[in-house]
Amino acid sequence: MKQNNSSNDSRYNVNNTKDIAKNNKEQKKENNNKNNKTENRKNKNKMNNNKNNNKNNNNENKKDYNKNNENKSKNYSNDKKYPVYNPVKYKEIELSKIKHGDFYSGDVKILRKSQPGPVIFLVTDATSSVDAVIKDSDFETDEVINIKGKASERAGKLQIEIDSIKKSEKDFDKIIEQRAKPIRTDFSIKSDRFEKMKPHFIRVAQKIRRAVMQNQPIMIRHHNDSDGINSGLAIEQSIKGLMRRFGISPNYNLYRSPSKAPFYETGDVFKDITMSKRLTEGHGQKKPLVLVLDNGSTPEDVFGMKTLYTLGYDIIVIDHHNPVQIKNGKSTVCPYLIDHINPYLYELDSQTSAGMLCYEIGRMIDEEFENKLMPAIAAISDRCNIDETEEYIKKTGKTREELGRIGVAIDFIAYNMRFDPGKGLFEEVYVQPEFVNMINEKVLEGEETQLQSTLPYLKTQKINGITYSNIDLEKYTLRFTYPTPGKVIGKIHDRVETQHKGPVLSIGYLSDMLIIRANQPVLPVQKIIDRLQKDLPQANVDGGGHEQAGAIKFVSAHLQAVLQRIKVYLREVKLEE
Ligand SMILES: [Mn+2]
Repeated sequence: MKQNNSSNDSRYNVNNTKDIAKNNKEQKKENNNKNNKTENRKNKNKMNNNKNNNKNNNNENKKDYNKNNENKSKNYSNDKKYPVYNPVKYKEIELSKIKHGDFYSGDVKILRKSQPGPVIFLVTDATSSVDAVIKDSDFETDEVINIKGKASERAGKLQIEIDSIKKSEKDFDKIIEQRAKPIRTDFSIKSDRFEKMKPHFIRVAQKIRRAVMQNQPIMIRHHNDSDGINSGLAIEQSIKGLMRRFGISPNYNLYRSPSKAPFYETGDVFKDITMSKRLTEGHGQKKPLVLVLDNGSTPEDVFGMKTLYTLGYDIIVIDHHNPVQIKNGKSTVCPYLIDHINPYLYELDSQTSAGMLCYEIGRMIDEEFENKLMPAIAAISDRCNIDETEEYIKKTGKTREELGRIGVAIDFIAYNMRFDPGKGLFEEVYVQPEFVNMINEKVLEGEETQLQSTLPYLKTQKINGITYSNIDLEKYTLRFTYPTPGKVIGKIHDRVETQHKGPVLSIGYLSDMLIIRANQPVLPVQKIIDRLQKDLPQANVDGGGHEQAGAIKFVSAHLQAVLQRIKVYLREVKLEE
């Protein structure tokens, strides 16, 4: 290789000397003072003339350079000085199989171009990606080129030193599209629900794989509860696996962060935009693909999604929350997304939790990804009472109780980490039972304290055959203490449920919001919101949730009116016998 280059350089020099000699001759004719010139002066003139000559023939030279490079191996064998030297044999190899010392030849797409200094292209042939280095080149990102060069290892990383480069006519998008198709397309469990959504799962996995293969950074946003974190980790780990195998560094291309609000809050969206600018600008990076998990389906998400869409971001939502408004199979956020998986769009419900959906999509993103605990923990944490939950639990070899405790630990960590993604910390709970036990003891203590201070003040009554309870959580719970008000009302609800037969609905309220838990969908949260919006427009009611759990926000002055109305709605419920 080195010799090859120097031979090329010397050929260059030969040409240059010829040019110089020719220029000198012309100069002689015009200039009779040559005798007075010093050797230095002569050299200077030579250089100047040569420079002009180069300038005039700039384009020609560029072509020559490529030509020279291409014919390098041929030149070699024809070189009289080295008659026994074998010509370099470039091989067409997949980049995923290339190794140190290989002479590579093939069509590749430029994923990234870095300068100054020598040009470093990140190139892909859709099987893997690798750095390809050349002194200088006019080719830019996204162009498809044919390169020849030697692969060598530098600091544990393979790179190709480009000997020749030219434009390629290959339709590369088609090749990447094909390669992006998931290799593993079966589900980890049998499920009619999943089968119904299967083509959609494959399509979303393909889009995420394509983003990885095109070196598009990926930003993951997820709800910060156990289901949301299991969703985030499943997608993050599967993408990491694919990136590693594809020669792309997750450190600069993959980000994950939790959303405190149960929707994609405007503040989170703005933060993601500034972060994406910081990460990509000046680094020749593409705009990130945004993945919103266990969040993102409701009208409350529209403003955030519209903002990202307006600024040219691609967004995919994987969620199981009720989108509330669905028209012709499309939700209110759909116009701003490149894809949206939600069981409600298939006339299913929230029982297939986001953690289950993301785990199955993760298996399709990376055919080697596996963590049997994730979907089981997510399903238990989100109280999904479907066959799929049992299937997932069976696969783990652990009991429902053990898995539930891991879910509690995840919730506790998420609460304490707030806006931090908890990198590396969540991973511990899947493998460290002692750590899980410690956290569960701590949580249990907190729960007992909270129940002790709330239960005596719980008001329970029977309305229309429904056991209805409410409690002022602001007055009777400790603030900034785990468990949160939402969890406290969950625990209270569980307690009431064990003591009463039939439908149970429990409400815990703060000054400007209330949290609902129910054991049967007698009065779905969304129905309450719809009616309150009509009956009390001045209260500016908003919120969301599933049939049996949710939160409702309102202007605090109307708290009593809101509670009164809910009692009225309960009286009007027609219970099925
Ligand atoms: Mn969830």
